[in-house]
Amino acid sequence: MYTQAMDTMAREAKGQVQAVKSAEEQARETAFEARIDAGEFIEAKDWMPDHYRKTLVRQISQHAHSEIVGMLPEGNWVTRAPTLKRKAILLAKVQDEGGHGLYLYAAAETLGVSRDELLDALHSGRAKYSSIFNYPTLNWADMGVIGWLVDGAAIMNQVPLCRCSYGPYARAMVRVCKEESFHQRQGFDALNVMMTQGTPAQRDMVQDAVNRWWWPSLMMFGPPDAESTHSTQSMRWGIKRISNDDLRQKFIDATVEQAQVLGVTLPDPLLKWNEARQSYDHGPIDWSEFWNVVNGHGPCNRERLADRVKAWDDGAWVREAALAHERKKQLRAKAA
Ligand code: FAQ
Repeated sequence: MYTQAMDTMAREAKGQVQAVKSAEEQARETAFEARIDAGEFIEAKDWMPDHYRKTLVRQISQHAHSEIVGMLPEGNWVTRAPTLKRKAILLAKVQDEGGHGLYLYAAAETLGVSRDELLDALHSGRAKYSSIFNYPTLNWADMGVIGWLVDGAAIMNQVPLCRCSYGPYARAMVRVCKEESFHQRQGFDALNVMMTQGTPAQRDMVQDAVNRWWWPSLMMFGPPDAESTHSTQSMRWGIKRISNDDLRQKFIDATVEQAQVLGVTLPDPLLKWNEARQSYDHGPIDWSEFWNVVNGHGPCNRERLADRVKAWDDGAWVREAALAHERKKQLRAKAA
């Protein structure tokens, strides 16, 4: 009996069973569902079910963490960019990713959670961020491939989020997608230059980078639909509009032709056009690798987290100075 009660509480917390609701709560929830069905945006001050709020905080904060951890693999190459032009582009891109993190933390804060709480979850290793950023960036072509494939996958996933039912997240995504589109193009352009004007060694570098990033890019879309814990409910609520597998397929279909234009080979011998499906078939994805990385055992998980924590600690004086400045301004305003 006791065990059963505990079990129910745990499942309630996960939103798998519904607690007994009052008539008033039921009416509010029915009205909320009707707004979702009508395609209305839900705004910060509107009533929303607790599980909807939690789902958004989880997804938006993981997304924000991904943006700021995602600055690290590319940040490594700012000092080693081959020309001033490439360095300026890379700097701008890395700064954009930091900005995306800020819009997303701000969107999460509208749901009643503090930025400090979210960052604490990241820095203590409790929060997830995208698996892709736990792979190393070994050569300059990795910068191009991150733009082309990683930003390409991010756009594919994020364009539908511009229609997410939660207004502040959807609006943040509109701007993020515009910037990601520039990121994708600069990556493709950098690779195109290496492939068309580069030496054989530079072309080999591009192919090597494509070989290493292709499969992890496909994993960015999350586990297969059948194993996706949150998809059914998130799609019901209009948080996610297209499933993990469908987005992955759209990305593959768009990317194969771009690879042909670049003159690189995608490292999947089973990649083949399927006339009946009007899509590319592809080889099996190694989901054990995905879960290994998600659970903290990828090639760079420790390094990324340590770098993030160091950046946070090193920046303490900036936060303190900003707060001291604000306090001074308020005192001056009071005195005037
Ligand atoms: N990595 O039930 P689902 C970027 C977790 S931004 C790690 O399918 P959901 C920009 C998932 O959290 C890239 N964990 O989950 C850039 C859940 O765990 P939980 C980030 C993953 O939420 C470019 C569990 O597996 N983009 O790249 C991953 O419905 C270049 C079960 O999964 C976003 O965050 C993964 N790949 O669908 C920056 C977009 N996939 O929470 C710098 C917004 C799944 O129960 C340089 N997010 N998990 O402990 C989304 O669209 C969704 O959250 C998905 C996952 C599709 C990622």
